[in-house]
Amino acid sequence: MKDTYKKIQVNREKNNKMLAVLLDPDKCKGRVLSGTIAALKSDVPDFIFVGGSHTELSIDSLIDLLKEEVTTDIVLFPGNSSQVSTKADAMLYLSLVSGRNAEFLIGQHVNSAVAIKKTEIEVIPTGYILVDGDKPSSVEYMTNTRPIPRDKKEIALSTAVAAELLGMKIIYLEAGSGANIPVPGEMIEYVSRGVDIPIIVGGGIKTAEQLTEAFEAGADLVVVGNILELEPSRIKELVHATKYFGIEPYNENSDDEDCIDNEEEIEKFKRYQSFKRTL
Ligand code: 1GP
Repeated sequence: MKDTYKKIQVNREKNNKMLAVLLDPDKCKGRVLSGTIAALKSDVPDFIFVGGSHTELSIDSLIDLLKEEVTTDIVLFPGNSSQVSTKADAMLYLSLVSGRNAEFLIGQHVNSAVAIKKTEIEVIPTGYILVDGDKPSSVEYMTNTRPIPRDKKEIALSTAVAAELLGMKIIYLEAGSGANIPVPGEMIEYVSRGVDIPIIVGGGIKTAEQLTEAFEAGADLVVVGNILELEPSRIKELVHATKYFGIEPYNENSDDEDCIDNEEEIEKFKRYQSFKRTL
């Protein structure tokens, strides 16, 4: 067992930011899939999430294929109970707490709970919060729920705290796959200051700058999907922006590592310098 949640907690404690690549079985196939796998082998993210709001192709086959090629933790990100697969290492057990549709708060869970409990898959209860990404999202359509308006950070916080008090282990702030704009940094910051559990942020993140902004605002883990389906080679800059988050600005005008007082950070800085030379 990989103990995926523990890995998230340990990284969060050390302020090591994390990246997950989302693969949707319906979109990630054929040439896109082979290009993505090649990219994931040379620049390895912390997690691979598998799932989508609406999938027709088999999740199991995609996971089988991934397991032959990579050792990264594979985490289910199911759009509904039909997407449960016991082949994954862990599963985000999502409850759409921003919505008021009982089916996605508890109904889908009831459908699959007994079957899931019989397996060894690690289940991570997750408060899933949909935020307006300036475009109708598949999540919004498929779940028949409305996203939280972008300027309502107080509602996002109250929703996240309610999820935490209900015992959920992670908050996922979601702007929707392919969102025009990601979850606002101000909202991420407000929520992350008000809860004591890890924060995942995803939807519409396409560049290293947007990823860094989400981390600076308080995201522990960022999820990217769409952009890598279009340009798998972008994984390199996103993996490196995650791995070396916080290192570059600190040493912007200096090659001197004396200003860093911890060995782990010095090693990280040296790796970062050698990565920069490869660009
Ligand atoms: C969607 O948060 C994920 O559930 C990723 O979104 O596909 O826009 O990167 P993108």
